[in-house]
Amino acid sequence: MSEIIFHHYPISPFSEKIRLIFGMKKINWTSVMIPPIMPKPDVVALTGGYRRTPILQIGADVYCDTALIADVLDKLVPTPSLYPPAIAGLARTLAQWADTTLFWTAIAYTFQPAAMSSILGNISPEQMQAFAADRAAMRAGAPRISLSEATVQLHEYLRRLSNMLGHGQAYLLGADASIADFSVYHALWFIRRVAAVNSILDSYPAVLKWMDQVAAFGHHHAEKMSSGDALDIARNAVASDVGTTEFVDTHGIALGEQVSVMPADYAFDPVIGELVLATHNQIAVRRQDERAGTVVVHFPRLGFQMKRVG
Ligand SMILES: N[C@@H](CCC(=O)N[C@@H](CS)C(=O)NCC(=O)O)C(=O)O
Repeated sequence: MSEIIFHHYPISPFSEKIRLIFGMKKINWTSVMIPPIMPKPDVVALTGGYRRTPILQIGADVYCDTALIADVLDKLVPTPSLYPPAIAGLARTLAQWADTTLFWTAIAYTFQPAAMSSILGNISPEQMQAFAADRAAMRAGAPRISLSEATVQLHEYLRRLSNMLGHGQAYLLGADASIADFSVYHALWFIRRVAAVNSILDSYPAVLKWMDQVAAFGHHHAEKMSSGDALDIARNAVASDVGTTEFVDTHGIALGEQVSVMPADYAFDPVIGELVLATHNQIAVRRQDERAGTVVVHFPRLGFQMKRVG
């Protein structure tokens, strides 16, 4: 199997989702640390603009967004599956809710004044300001839930999750873990690691017990690599042959045209390149970079928007 290079940072919840999937599937991986705020020159050299965390790199292929990264890992190592056939649709739909609604509720709840100093570790007021300015720019004015709304919503979500776990099953959707467990888990993990706010979870013992079980997957085995070495690997590799798969034309844009792809919700940094893959659930562009060479950057369809350039 080609080397699986994961670009992330420790306190990133979406990264924790994937680290635990490495644990569940017992995948050996290579860990590249990236900065939590812009500038991120080595990330952008690989992606062409996309700045969100995490990204997965296999040779000269770069995969954005954890929904797609999870699919890629499941194809590489199909057992145990993240999408057990009987619950696959439900698991994906619950995961999508957790990665959006539950995640932003958890973020709004956790970033309260009492918690600020312990969320990001021991950082200076200047670093705190830089973090706040970075995230404000990334969110580009997207509405924020107030702390009181976030608190009441979180309690309701935790009640619902407790209810799902109240029938003695090990995981949210039954006896087997699925993508839903990892997506719900990472949002709650972000709350649990902050002592000033995590007592909200104490009223939900079934959720805490389930969280311990998901945490027990661990992260399996990781070797460290510098971002410079990861760029060298991209430059010296040939991207996978994506030209022979199905072509699903949803935009009237042909393969080979120049397109721009960016998230639909926040961090609106376009990635421009030649459209080389368009299936029902994935698109990819090929682009050239001075340091990364020729790379193919992959995105899921859901949560992204594509436009023709020029
Ligand atoms: N839908 C994306 C969301 C990724 C995301 O929002 N990640 C956060 C960190 S957990 C982020 O990018 N924050 C800004 C940054 O790291 O630059 C995914 O599933 O990968």
